Amino acid sequence: MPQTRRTHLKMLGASLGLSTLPSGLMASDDTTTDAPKTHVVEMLNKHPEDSKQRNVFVPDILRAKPGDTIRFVTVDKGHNSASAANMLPEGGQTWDGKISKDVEVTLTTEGAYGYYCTPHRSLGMVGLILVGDVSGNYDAVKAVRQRGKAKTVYADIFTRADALLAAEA
Ligand SMILES: [Cu+2]
Repeated sequence: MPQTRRTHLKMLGASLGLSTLPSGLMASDDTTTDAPKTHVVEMLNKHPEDSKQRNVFVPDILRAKPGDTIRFVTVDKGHNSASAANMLPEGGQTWDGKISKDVEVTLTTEGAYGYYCTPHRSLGMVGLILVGDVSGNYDAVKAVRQRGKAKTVYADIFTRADALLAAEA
């Protein structure tokens, strides 16, 4: 049987120890181990499933455990990932990637983390990471006032994040 790109990516992901694969292919959550994982977020000019969505992080919501690493990968140039100073848990980790460079951060502090692409923040290139128990700052992060298109993008992100958290409860 010919190997599909998807199969290849899955095998590649497994060999790299990645729990989240490129192109938004998500491996199922492995609940049998507490070993830290590396999650991949792609920085893209266009959403792979909706080309009308420009300048996106995929996935834009990530569920992680304390100690997991998030790796932001430059698929398309001209983007970066930087933590939003007013959307972090107390004592949370921060990052500030350079444009067109991959950046990774290990999040050991539980809570909700907002981040953005510096040149495209007001165009709505933003994302959310939920690490462990987010009850300490989730509502505060959700209530942060956003500017420009980030307002509508975060409204959508938090609608999906609410559903995700409700499903876990
Ligand atoms: Cu960008």
